[in-house]
Formats: sequence, structure tokens, C-alpha cells
Amino acid sequence: MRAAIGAARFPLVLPSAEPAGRIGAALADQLDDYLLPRLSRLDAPLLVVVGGSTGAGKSTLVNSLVQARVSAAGVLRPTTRSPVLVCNPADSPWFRRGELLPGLTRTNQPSEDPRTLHLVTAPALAPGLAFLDAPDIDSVVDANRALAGQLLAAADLWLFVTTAARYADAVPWELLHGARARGAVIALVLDRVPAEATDEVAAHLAEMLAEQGLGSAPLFVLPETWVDGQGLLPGRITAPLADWFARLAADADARSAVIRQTLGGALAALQPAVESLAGAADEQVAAADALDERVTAAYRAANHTVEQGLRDGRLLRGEVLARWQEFIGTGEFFRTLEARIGRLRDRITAAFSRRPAPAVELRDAIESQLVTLLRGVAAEAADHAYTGWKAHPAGAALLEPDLAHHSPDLPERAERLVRDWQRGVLELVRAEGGDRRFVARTAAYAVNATGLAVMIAVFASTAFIPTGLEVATGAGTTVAGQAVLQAIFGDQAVRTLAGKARQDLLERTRALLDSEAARFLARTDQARPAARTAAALRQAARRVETARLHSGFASAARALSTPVTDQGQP
Ligand SMILES: Nc1nc2c(ncn2[C@@H]2O[C@H](COP(=O)(O)OP(=O)(O)OP(=O)(O)O)[C@@H](O)[C@H]2O)c(=O)[nH]1
Ligand SMILES: [Mg+2]
Repeated sequence: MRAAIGAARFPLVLPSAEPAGRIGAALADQLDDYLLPRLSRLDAPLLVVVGGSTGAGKSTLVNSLVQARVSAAGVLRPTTRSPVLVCNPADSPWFRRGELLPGLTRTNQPSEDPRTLHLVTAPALAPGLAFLDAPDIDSVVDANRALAGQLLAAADLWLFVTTAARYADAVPWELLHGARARGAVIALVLDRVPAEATDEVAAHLAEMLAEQGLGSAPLFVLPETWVDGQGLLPGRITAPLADWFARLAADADARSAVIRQTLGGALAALQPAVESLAGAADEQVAAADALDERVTAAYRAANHTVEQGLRDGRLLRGEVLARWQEFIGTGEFFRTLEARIGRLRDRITAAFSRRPAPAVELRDAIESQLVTLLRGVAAEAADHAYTGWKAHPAGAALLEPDLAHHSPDLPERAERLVRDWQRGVLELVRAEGGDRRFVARTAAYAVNATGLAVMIAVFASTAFIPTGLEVATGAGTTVAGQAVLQAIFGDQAVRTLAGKARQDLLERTRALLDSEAARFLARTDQARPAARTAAALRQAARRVETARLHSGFASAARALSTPVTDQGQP
């Protein structure tokens, strides 16, 4: 489970991603800081983490309970910035070993560094029980707050310290709620209560606790008093609390029950928490799919537009049409065709070489017409994909302004594509020339001319042949010329060539547009491993849950691990 949680990533910006990242980090911390070391040493000393608002008197209370100034108390808020752990000298080796809260460096000196744990021993404190004085939970200092949460998750028992002025604050209740949901054992201290307010405040706090399902947690009300010259509270004030801890320290079974209860609760809370991570991982995959679909739809439409353009003859307009008319209007084309039965191959070739301009111009016109189309559809698809992502929170976060347009080198690649295609068509014509039947009819005119006619046939596809032919043949064409032209475009071999050339052009277009779409699709790839993550998390959660149910911790935890609803009702 630790590995599965450690590997979990939620890169797409979804509402569930940020909480999942936070929960995942907290779970990883809790496994490292507490669950794994605690499960490996159930008999290790019970750790009481003392937490609460700044200035509530936590450090003063710890010092008073262990009868020594182990943690600095002060008027500067917040005073405690790095945790102080105090235990009996006999328990010191366990805490010093660093299995518990392994991320905190052990020190023997007071420290300001929140990543250290100041270890102090106090002979007045019985073995089997240790106090950890934590930084405040609702600190203005971010690091304090984060650390306090981490420390609380490592507690066998959370001693929550608050005051008459602070007990209704929101943050502590959130934390109490969380601890309650985890099934942690909690005890509360209402500190520094003015005598006249005791009854009212204590009653209100008890009511709030009951509302939060914490009615059974022990509550100690300590009246306001003076600290002595050592900064310690008078013994009579702390006596009820000190007695309670003394009894716990003396009773190994009671300590074990507390440990098992908190541990069982933390284990029981794992499955739903890990399930929520798996759910967030599923959402990553679903969002990646949805984003990909917007992109593929945009580029599918682009491919479709190109196909449509080849089918409906719209490419056979303007410059291409003019050049085509010019090309066939020169007469050479028809003379070539009409003379095909004769021995005029050389003459035709010569005719073309004498007047190469129209052929070149027609080829260029075809190229620029196609390039314009490709640029247009690529620009439109990029715009659609961009807009589609912009409307999706996770998509918007992945966008860069460049993506709103086709890639900068697209025009260049489109030109290359068309030229390669044209070369391919000529290759095709040449290769088909090997077919005897076809040779008989085409050998007479240049491959070049046939190639161009095939390209025109691709542009004309269904709409143009044979009915649209007249349009393309132009006024100057002879009736005989028209007949020949019809014969040419009606020829099965030319149609087959045009079909292949068309297929080739569409395949090249698809590859070009695929590479354009890939600019988007590469960005959702980072969310793909989430599918594996979800499966690994669920499997781990099932295995841990099965183990828990057979461990005995389940029954120990049952009392406190009843899920708490959002309203705080058990
Ligand atoms: N008069 C009086 N002063 C107290 C009592 N408890 C604490 N103080 C004083 O209140 C101030 C704050 O106490 P700390 O023990 O430092 O409080 P804390 O909760 O540890 O504060 P942070 O470390 O900042 O979170 C100190 O000056 C203490 O001497 C008390 O019961 N009575
Ligand atoms: Mg303090």
C-alpha cells in the first residue's frame, strides 16, 4: 500500500486531484511515521501528542506533567516551532532509533528547525508513556501547521489543549473531526479557565464534543492560575490529569488498549481513504479520455473535410481549373491523346518539352490548392481542440497559446507532403505503365501529362467524372477532344490510378494531422499511468483490509471507528 500510494500521481487539474494529492501525502506520512513502526513494535511506549492553539499552554502543561522545564514556554507566539519529545530515560532508545517519525532528525538541543525532534528524558515521567509537545495546529506559520497535522497522525493518544477563548475555533474542530474519523483516542484539556466562566464554558464544550461524536473523550478543565518561578503549574491544578496519565503508565493493558484502538482506527480508515485515491485516479483517466476525445474529434473532422473536398470537386476551381484548361487548351494534350494510336510518342514528348510552362503551372496550382486546404483544416482543428480544452478545467491547465494554431512548420510540411504525393502519383503512373493494356493506351503520351490528369481525376473524383467534364474542358476543346477526355477519365485504369492516388493523399493527410493532434495528446499522457495506480491502490486496500479484519485490531477499533457523517453525527 505504501508503494502504491507513493507512486500515485494526479497530474490533471481536477477538483479531486488536489485533495487526492494531499490525502496521498498524508497517508504516506502516516504509514511511515506511525503505522509501519507501530505495527512492528506494538509494545513500544505510548506516545501522547500534545496539540492545540498557540499560547494555549501546551508547553507549560508538558513541563508541569513531567516536573521539568523540557520545552520552552514563552510569550512570543508561536513559541514551540519544532517538536519536543520527553520520555523516561528507559524509553529513550526506542524514540532515538528513529523508526517512529523517521523524517525528523533527532537532536539533544532545543531547535527552531521544524524537521528536527528534540529528545529529552525526564525521570519523573513513568516508563511506557511519552509526551510530544507539538507546534500549534492553527499557526500563522505554514510549516508549523503542516507539522502539527503530521505529528497528530503519529499519536497513540492526542491530548488536545484549548482555552476558554479559543475552544470554538474552526481549525481544531476540523482536526478533531479528522482524528475522530481515524478512530484515534483523544483526551481534552480546557486550560486556563477563569473561575467565573468554568461552568458555562465547560458545559458548552461538552455539548460540542457530544455533537461531534466525541462525548466519550475524557475532558479535563484546568482553572486559570499562576505559574511558579520555574514556569510550572501548581500540582493541585494538574493533579487530575497527572493522575490519569499515571494510571495509564502503570497499566500495561490499558496502554495496550489505547494503542490498539488508535491503531485499529487508523487501519480501518485506510481503505476508504485509499479508495478515494483510486477514485481520483479513475477520474484522471476519464478526464484524459474526455480531453483526447475532443482532440480526436477535431482532427477527425479535419480529415473528413479533406475527404469531402476531394469528393465534391470543390478543389477543382480557380487557379487549378484555369491551369487545367490552359494545359489541355494548348492542344498538345489532345494531340497527344488523339495521336496515341500512331507512332508519335517522341513527337508528344517533344511537344511537352517545348512548352513545359502549363504543366508546371498546373502542378504548382494543384500544390498550392492542396496546401491551402491542409493549412485551413489544420488551423481549424487546432482552434477546435484548443477551444474544447479551454472549456474543460483540466484541459485549460494544459494549454499553451501556441496550441491555438497549427504548428509553425505545418505549411512547410504540407508543401513537402503535396510534392511527395505528386511524385508518388508519377511513380504510380510509371509503375502502371508496366500493365500492357494500359501501356497500349498511354505509352503515347508523357507520364507527366497522365500524372496530372490523374491528379485532376483525384480532385474531381465522383462529382466530376464524367458529367462535370465539360466544365473542365473549356470552350476551346474540340468535340473530338471531349470524347477523348471522357474516354480518358472514364477509363478504368485511370480511375484505378486516381483511386490509389486519392488513398495515398488521404493517408499522408491523416499522418500529417495525426502529428498535429499529437501536440495535444502528448499532454494527457502524463495521466495514463493513473489507470495502473487505481488498480494497485484498490488491490492494496483490499489486502490491508483483509489483514486488518483478521488481526484483532478491527474489534479494538470498532468503538471509535464508526464513520462520522458530515454533520458530525456518528
Ligand atoms: N497565568 C498563566 N499563564 C500560563 C498558564 N499556562 C501557560 N501560561 C503562559 O502562557 C504563555 C504561553 O504558554 P506556552 O506553554 O508557551 O503555550 P503553548 O501552547 O506551548 O504555545 P505555542 O508553543 O506557541 O504553541 C507562557 O508565557 C506561559 O507561561 C496558566 O495556566 N496560567
Ligand atoms: Mg509551546
